[in-house]
Amino acid sequence: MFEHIERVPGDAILGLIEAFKKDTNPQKVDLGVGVYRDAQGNTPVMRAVKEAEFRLLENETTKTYIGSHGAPAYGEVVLPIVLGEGSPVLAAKRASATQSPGGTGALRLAADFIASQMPGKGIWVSDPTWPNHHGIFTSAGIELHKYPYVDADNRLDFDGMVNALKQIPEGDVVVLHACCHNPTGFDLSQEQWREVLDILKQRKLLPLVDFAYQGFGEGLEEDAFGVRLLAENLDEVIITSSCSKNFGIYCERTGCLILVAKDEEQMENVRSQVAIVARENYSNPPAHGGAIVSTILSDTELTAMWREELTEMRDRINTLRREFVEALAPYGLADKYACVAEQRGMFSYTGLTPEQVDRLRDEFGIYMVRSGRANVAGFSKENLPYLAKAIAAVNE
Ligand code: PLP
Ligand code: TYF
Repeated sequence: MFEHIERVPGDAILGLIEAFKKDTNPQKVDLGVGVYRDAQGNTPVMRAVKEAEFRLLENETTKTYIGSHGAPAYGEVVLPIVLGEGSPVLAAKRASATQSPGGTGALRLAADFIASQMPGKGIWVSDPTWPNHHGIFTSAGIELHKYPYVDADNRLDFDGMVNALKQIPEGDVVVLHACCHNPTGFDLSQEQWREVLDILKQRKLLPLVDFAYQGFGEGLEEDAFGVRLLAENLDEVIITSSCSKNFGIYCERTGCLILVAKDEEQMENVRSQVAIVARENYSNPPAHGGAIVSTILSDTELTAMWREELTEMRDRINTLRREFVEALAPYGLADKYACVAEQRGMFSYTGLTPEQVDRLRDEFGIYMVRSGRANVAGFSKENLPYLAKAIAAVNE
């Protein structure tokens, strides 16, 4: 029965983990998969998360199902983080949160919801985007299209993006990265978000905002600018939020699908449909990650501890961005790679070509995605001189 099934290559990004492990070069550097690293190269459990887990272990009384929408306490604390304290959208009760297995689970819920409730509508993703967007939407049966995002000189192609958005058929879905665009690191300015809002309104397009890195760009509030602008000015918005990065709970699979509707009545209607989609996928989401997040965010002391640590992570990344460019200055390459200091989030589209990436891996043990995407959190004070020397060598 299985004779006809062919073996296919694994995920290119996750494959880098194995390749890196096998490399015996003592100076090897991992700039591959998007996981935060501290100065020692570790991905530790955040202090507030550890404390929340101690409290949960002591106080937990049951492990019964938490329901298809997840724990109400999780939705209650996440909505104000995403949409803002005092959000008019929340005051109007037009937003619904459904806890999901990570941001990926939220994307899958969104995809199935779109496929079942808006049949025939296409979906538009940036070129490039996180590769899983392609698989998630097409496997749900949605026709996928691309809009330009980066130009040939490795700059944000906002004109190209806007011109493409203006051609999209009414009612189609547009995927936007809220902040920390994966893989490029190029984000929209507030002015550009306003322009996108106008087009979405005029063309009657439905935005799906993927919010996987809140707090990793400029700050928790700053990073939410685009999400909140759209939610407050459009009748309908889909948001997929992830706590994997900003709480460092990658393996706990914690995220949510937020649906913003025109009014409370319509919100309850779409919410009832999302419960069906969740049930048909996995029934109930895992509880632990959501419980960690609600324990932290409902406690002033733990919230302050979490915010402080998140700020440390963001500041470290943004400092390393500047130091990377400085390290390249002695080689006359500061201008060529200046974009790295301007981009935001975990990733940078460095402009390194696939051939240069291959040479960095083979000759220097430096691992990144072949598109030239580097995980900036993999930089460190210790490895920057080595990285700069290697990049200079592949630029000769
Ligand atoms: N969306 C983007 C753009 C991402 O980079 C990621 C990262 O993994 C996700 C969604 C999904 O995150 P999660 O690990 O929460 O599923
Ligand atoms: O882009 C990244 O590196 C992260 C992590 O199939 C990731 O978003 C990568 C690939 C994948 C799942 C997560």
